[in-house]
Amino acid sequence: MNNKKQRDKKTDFDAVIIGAGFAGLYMLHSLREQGLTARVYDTADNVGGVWYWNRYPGAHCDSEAAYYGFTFSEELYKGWTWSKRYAPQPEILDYLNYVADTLDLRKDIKFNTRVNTAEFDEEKNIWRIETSNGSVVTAKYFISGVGCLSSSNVPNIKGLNDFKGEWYHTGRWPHSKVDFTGKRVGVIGTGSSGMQLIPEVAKTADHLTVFQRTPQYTTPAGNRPLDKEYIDELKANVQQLRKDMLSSPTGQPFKRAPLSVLDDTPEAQDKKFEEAWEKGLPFFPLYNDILTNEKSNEIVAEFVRKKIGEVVKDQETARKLMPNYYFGTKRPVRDSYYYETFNRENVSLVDVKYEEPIQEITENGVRTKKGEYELDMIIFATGYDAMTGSLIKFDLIGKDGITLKEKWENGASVSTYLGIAHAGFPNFFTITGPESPSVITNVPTAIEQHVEWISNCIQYMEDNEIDAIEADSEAEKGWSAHCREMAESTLYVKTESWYTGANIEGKPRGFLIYVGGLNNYKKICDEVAENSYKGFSIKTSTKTIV
Ligand code: NA7
Repeated sequence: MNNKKQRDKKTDFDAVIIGAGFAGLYMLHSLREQGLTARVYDTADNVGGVWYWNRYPGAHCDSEAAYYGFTFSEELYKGWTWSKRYAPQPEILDYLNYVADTLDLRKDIKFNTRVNTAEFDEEKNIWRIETSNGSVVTAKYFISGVGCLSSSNVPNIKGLNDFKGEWYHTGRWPHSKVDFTGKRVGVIGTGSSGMQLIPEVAKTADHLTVFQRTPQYTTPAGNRPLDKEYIDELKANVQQLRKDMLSSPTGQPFKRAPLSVLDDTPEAQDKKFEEAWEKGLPFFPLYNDILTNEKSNEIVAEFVRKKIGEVVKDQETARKLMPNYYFGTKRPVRDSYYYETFNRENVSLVDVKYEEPIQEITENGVRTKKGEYELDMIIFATGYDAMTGSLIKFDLIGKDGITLKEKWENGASVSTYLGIAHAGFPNFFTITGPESPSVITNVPTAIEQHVEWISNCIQYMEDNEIDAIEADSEAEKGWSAHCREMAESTLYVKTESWYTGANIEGKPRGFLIYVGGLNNYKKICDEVAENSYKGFSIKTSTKTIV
C-alpha cells in the first residue's frame, strides 16, 4: 500500500533514521516496503555502523555468524555465506555492504552527515532535524538506530596531549594500517576488544604492556571454518531458524539445559566444562542457573580460574588474571589464545587496580604508582558510554523544549517504555534502546524484532490517520520498575560493569537492559500492539485518545 498517496505531504520525509548499521538499514528497507519515504544519516562514509568504526586487528563478533544476520528475507539469508563460526570484522562489514547493495539502500542514505539537533514541533506533530551539513529536514517519524555501543570512551587521564607517540581507541580505529612492528605498545583495557586485540599486537610488537583494571572471564572461542552441510541446512530452513531465534531468550537457536549446576556431581560438572573449554562451546547453555545462583556461579568461576592457572606459566601473572566476581556478569568474552599470550617473552601485565594505578600519561609513556612505562604507542581498549551515550550526544528535544538528556537527568535515572518509546517524545522510536533486551541477546535478532514492531506501529498510525503516538509517563515508570525488578533477580546487578554504567565516571548507576529474555519481551511488545497500543497516548487531528 502506498501510504504517501493517501495523505497530504506535510514533511520532507515520512521518517528520518540515524545510523546506517544493522538497525538503520533494516528500518529503511522496512519503511520503504510500506510505501513510505525515509532518509538515513550517518557520520561515516559508508554503511556498517559500529562495524565500520570497530576495525582493530583481531576484531570479531562474539555471536555465532550463522545467526548474526537478517532472517526477514530468505533470499538475503541464502545469498550470503559466512566463512567462520565467529565472523571477523571485515566480513561483517562486507555483509552489511551486501545488504545495502542487494536492497538498493544507498540512495536514501546521506553519509558524512551528523544529526546535530532533532526537535519536535508540537503544533504540527513533526520532527525538524538539523544536520552537520547545514540542512534542515522535516519528518513525521524520527527513529534512532545509533546502537548501544558506539560512543567510545577515552578515559580522562592526565597528560594524554603530551604523549609523543601514536595513540588509538579500538572503537575509532583508523582505516589505514597501524603497524606494531618493533614498537613498544601499551594496551589499556581488557574487555572484549582488548582481549581480541592483545594476541594480535603481541605477534609483531617489540614489547606489549597490558594495563589491566579488572580481569575478565573468557573462554576459548574455538573459531573454525563453518561446516557446509550445517549452513546448507540452515539455508534450507530459514523460516524455522527465524522462528527459533525469535522465540528464544537469547535470540539464538539454543536452549539452556533444564538443570542447575548443583544438580550435577563435581565430576559431571567438570566433564561438561572441560568439553566446552576444549571444543570452544559457550558455558551458559549447559545449565539454567549460572546467572542467578551464587553457588552455581562460583563453581563455573572457579573452573575458569583453575584453567587460567593451568594455561599461564608464570603463576604471579596467572593470579593477576584471575577474576574474583560473578562469572558472566561483565560481558562474557570468547577469545582466541588470550591467556596463552601472557606466556610470550614480549608481553607483560600491569595491574592498575590494586597494585599500581595509572597516575598520568607522560610524553614517553604511562606513569603508574610504581614507575614509568616507556611506550611508542598507546591503545585505549576502554569501551563505550554504553546504552545511552549516543542518544544524549546530540540535542534531541521533545515537548516543552526538554532534551532527552535533561529528562533522564531530571528523572534521576533513565526511563523508557519498552526501550522503544519515550514520554515527552512523540513519534520517536529507539531500536535496541535502553531497557530493551539489546546487548544480552543476539543483536541482529533483537533489531529485527524492534524494527518490525516499529514498522507495524507506524502502519497502524498511517491506517488510522494518527498524528502522534507518545508513551505515557505511568507506563514508562511501570516498565522501568519491571526492568529493575527483573535485573535484581540476577547476579548481573552485583558486579560493576558497563551494563550498570559503572565504567563511565559520574554516570548514574542502573541496569539498562531487559533481562527477561527476548521471547518474553516480544510477547509483551506484541500484547501492547494488540491492545491498541496500551500505555501510549494517541493523537489524531481531531482528538486525543488515551
Ligand atoms: P569494555 O567491555 O567496556 O572493556 C573496557 C576495558 O577497559 C575494561 O577492561 C575496563 O576496565 C577498562 N577501562 C575502562 N576505563 C579504564 C581506565 N580509565 N583505566 C584503565 N582501564 C579502563 O569495552 P570493549 O570495547 O572491550 O567491549 C565492549 C563491547 O563491544 C563488548 O562487550 C562487545 O559486545 C562489543 P573495568 O572492567 O571497567 O574495570
